[in-house]
Amino acid sequence: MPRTRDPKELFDAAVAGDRAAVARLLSVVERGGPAARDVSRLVFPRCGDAYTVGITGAPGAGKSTLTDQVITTIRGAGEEVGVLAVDPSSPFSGGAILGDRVRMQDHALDQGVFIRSMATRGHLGGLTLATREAIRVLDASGFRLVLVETVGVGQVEVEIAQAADTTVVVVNPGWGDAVQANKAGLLEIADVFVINKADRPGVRETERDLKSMLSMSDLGDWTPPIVPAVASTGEGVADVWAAIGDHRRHLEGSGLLEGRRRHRLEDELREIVVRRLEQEAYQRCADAFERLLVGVLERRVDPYSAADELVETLRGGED
Ligand SMILES: Nc1nc2c(ncn2[C@@H]2O[C@H](COP(=O)(O)OP(=O)(O)O)[C@@H](O)[C@H]2O)c(=O)[nH]1
Ligand SMILES: [Mg+2]
Repeated sequence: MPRTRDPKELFDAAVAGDRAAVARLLSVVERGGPAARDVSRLVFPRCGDAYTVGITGAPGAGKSTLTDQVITTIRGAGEEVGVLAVDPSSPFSGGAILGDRVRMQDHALDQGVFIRSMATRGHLGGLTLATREAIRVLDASGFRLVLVETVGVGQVEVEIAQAADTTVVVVNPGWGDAVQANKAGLLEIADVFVINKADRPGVRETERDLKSMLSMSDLGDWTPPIVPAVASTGEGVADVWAAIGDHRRHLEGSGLLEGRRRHRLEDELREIVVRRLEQEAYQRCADAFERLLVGVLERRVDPYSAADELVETLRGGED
């Protein structure tokens, strides 16, 4: 394992198959800053080959258990896989992530599997960008398949799920689960539905709910299959993997995959630019902002007039 923190040395080692170097590169990406930029520059030209699968759904739906089973399926087919477990809701690497580690530890000694947890750590909305970058690190390190598990409860989580080529939404049997998934914005992004915990009653009702909600949305030429599974025993997991494969072939065969990826890069570039301009703008007018904020708080100036003045200040180039 290289003791270096130099991005280029780490990158060379990662590409040569050194998993410890991959882990370090991911730490650099997570920390952000100039070193992370160096990693981006190195990694970007070397990636584009990995197929990414997002696995999302409510906490406790069985995403980690399913991910673990999917890893087993992939390994059974002799392929290598990189896995990111992203938890935007936990500010520290806390319980949920520890749970993932424990659950997936069967694969800990397998060189063909690389598992990494990522938490917010003050990233704010930047976790989406960090996740995309982390996917590229795994891609450039030679993983042809990357799984991303994320809790599907908010806007950021939905964005992260959209960083994948195929998005799997995990729901459970029982009244209301499909409706919750719909409210969370997961129905629109699902390419495959898994009704996990199919050993419990209510599978048919959930399937019916999903179908009726799907019938009201604009599907295009792909109807997301609904696959029952029992992740805890492995039942149905082969069907889940087959459904992911079907979707992949659909995207590849129709040219939609390329379109999706272009769209994603466009979004990413836009997000980076907006973020940077925003930061720069606040820095440049920090004093004026504070001054005008006081005016707004004391109700001497309305927010729009204050914003006009701030933007004028910025255009003038001085604070
Ligand atoms: N009965 C049943 N329990 C399951 C199934 N899959 C997962 N579980 C359990 O559900 C709980 C949450 O699973 P986990 O994979 O951590 O969910 P996550 O929060 O979505 O990652 C754990 O106790 C699992 O053992 C299943 O198919 N059937
Ligand atoms: Mg989990």
